[in-house]
Formats: sequence, structure tokens, C-alpha cells
Amino acid sequence: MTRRLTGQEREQALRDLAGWQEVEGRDAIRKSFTFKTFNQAWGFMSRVALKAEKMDHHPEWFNVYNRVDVTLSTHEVDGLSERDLELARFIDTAAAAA
Ligand code: H2B
Repeated sequence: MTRRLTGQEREQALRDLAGWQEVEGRDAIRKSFTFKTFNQAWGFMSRVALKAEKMDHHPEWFNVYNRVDVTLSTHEVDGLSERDLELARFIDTAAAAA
């Protein structure tokens, strides 16, 4: 059962996740990643896509050349859930490995 994070849980999560910010006017988090090349950005997106399919939890994202802007939220609860935090942690690991 997925549930929406409490205010306290959200604050703690944002302290733990470096570079992730709250989206204004929406219960969601976002982070922008910049790589050296499109190839690296695409490789990163491919790894995240496979994880997203496995989790059945998908990012909202926007790519221009070497930049990928990622927004995470859980539609099911209309806000942030533990699933977003799990995906965010994976995304940070994938970005660091790119
Ligand atoms: N992704 C995200 N980010 N939030 C969801 O609530 C969600 C999802 N739900 N991916 C999944 C798919 C749901 O629509 C399917 C039917 O399992």
C-alpha cells in the first residue's frame, strides 16, 4: 500500500537526498542532471527506464542534449511517497555511474 509522506518525512527525505528540491505548487521533487554528452545522458535515462519499469514507477523527465530534468511524484497518492525516494536514490546512483 502506497501512502503519501508526512511533512516531517518529506523534510527528512530532502535532507538526505542531495540536490533534490521541492517543486513549487506541487507535492513533488525534482533535480537536474548535466552530463558531458547526449550519449551519457541517454545511457543514464536507459538505466533509469529499466528500473522504472521494474518498479512500475515512472519519472516525469525532460531531456535536452546532455541535460535531464527529472520530476518525481506518485500519481496514485497525488504526492510524494516512499516509491519516489527509492527511485530518487537509484537515479543518483545511476547519474554517479554515468
Ligand atoms: N508512476 C508514478 N510516478 N506514479 C504512479 O502512481 C504510477 C507510476 N503508477 N507508474 C503506475 C505506473 C500505474 O499507473 C500503473 C497502472 O501501475
